[in-house]
Amino acid sequence: QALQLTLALIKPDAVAHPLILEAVHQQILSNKFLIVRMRELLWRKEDCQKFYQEHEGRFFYQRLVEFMASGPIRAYILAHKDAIQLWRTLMGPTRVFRARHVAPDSIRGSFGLTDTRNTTHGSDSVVSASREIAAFFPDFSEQRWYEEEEPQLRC
Ligand code: DAT
Ligand code: MG
Repeated sequence: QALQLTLALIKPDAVAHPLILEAVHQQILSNKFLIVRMRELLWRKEDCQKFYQEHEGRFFYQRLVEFMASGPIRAYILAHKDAIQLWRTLMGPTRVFRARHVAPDSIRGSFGLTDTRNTTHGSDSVVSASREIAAFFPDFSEQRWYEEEEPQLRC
């Protein structure tokens, strides 16, 4: 079965706390994701605006964009046969109050601070994963990875 790719981000609230950063990284490892690429970066506000364009106009948009540009973030391309859904399940619900109640052991349920400062991001579909991977890893060719690397990685 082919591996699926997703973009995972650890947001500034979690990168700022070494123990939380490490705990999230451990979740990635213990759930047997392959880390295809990883980088840490400080994002410009304009990049955040573009990344979250679908939310433009929502009441939280400005807050979200400013938060995402407020400190270093860590970006991963993760591979797994069910990468998109598995990572979203591990993250838990978007809103922290809900996460704490319905998924207290999830990443957001454990470490989320507010609805904006909610620890992690994960792509929500194959189409958005491709777009988001390209935004963070412009030199990464998904097509080449599927041709040259993925066949050797699947088990
Ligand atoms: P997700 O990050 O779970 O995919 P989303 O795509 O709906 O959620 O929203 C993107 C981010 O925007 C989310 O991680 C935090 C922020 N956000 C969403 N809904 C919010 C709300 N009701 N209040 C504050 N921030 C919100
Ligand atoms: Mg989303």
